[in-house]
Amino acid sequence: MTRILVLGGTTEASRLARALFEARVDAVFSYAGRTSDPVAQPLPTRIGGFGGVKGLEAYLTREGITHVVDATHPFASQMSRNAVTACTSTATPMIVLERAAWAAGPGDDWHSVRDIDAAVDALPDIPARVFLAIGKQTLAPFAAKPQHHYLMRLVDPPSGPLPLPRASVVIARGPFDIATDTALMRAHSITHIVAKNAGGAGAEAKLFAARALYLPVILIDRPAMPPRKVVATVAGVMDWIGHFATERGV
Ligand code: 3Y8
Ligand code: NAP
Repeated sequence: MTRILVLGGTTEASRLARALFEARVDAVFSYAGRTSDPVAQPLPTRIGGFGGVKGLEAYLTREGITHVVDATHPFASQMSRNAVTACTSTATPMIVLERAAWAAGPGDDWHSVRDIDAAVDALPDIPARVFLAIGKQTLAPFAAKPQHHYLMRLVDPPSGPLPLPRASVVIARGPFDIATDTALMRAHSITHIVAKNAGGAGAEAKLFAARALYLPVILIDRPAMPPRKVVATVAGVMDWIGHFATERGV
């Protein structure tokens, strides 16, 4: 019998969960437990890490998972690497549901950088006002440039002090829209935006706002990943599952 594990946490994962539920496919949805109140899913949902590769291998076996869909985020590289390793060692078919990277359009002033440290280096030395639209987990490196005022957007209120002396915090869960992001950047007199090349529609509003305001964007490239089967649409995943179901006659 087909039983799907969806490694979730993105807009695409939520769309896939809806499609699997409506197709009455036996599936379980998985969150890391990063946020206090994640969006409810129509599928049975587990929350929390598996306990590394070994924990994921044990989960796949114990739960009788027949297919894994990695619908996490392009920057959730540890989870994605663990999924490749565990699915290979347990011979569990796996597919990645991932949106295409953003590409600059006319009027964009983007500066692509390799990683977070390169993003810090790309900021000017003279004091600026920087919109750090990268969440909470990778803020610490920006303490190397305390002269800037940082605007941070977090999903949940910070539990402790933030690593940056001059900081404003906005608590918001996307998806975001252009008008809100443009107003936010104007209200905080933002001069630079730092973002991850996440792709997708849920986080791109800030890029259009930056274009409208003629602001530079420091865009962090996605981490390199091992070779995997990747599709960009829910339909692509459903076809892949259907293919296996037909093959197995289940
Ligand atoms: C816990 C689940 C859905 C999914 C919605 C998408 C869109 C809104 C935009 C900005 C950028 C950022 C951040 C962001 C977006 C969607 C999507 C997306 C970016 C939730 C969610 C979980 C997380 C984890 C969270 C990270 C953080 C990253 C904020 C839910 C809301 C910056 C990524 O506080 C923390 O520890 C937050 C951690 C990983 C990156 C970081 O390093 O801090 N996402 N985001 C998932 C889990 O527990 O497994 O709470 O409902 C999901 C979404 N966030 O179903 O509608 O699909 O991308 N998420 C980035 O793109 O750079 C915000 O502010 O402009
Ligand atoms: P990560 O650094 O790649 O993963 C770190 C550890 O978190 C993993 O090894 C695993 O723990 C656990 N984990 C991650 N995703 C999980 C999931 N869906 N289900 C169960 N455990 C999970 O992950 P991350 O970048 O912190 O992302 C965490 C979650 O936020 C993911 O669901 C991702 O889709 C979502 N998200 C991330 C970003 C981002 O910018 N990184 C953006 C939007 C959404 P164990 O080793 O114990 O199994």
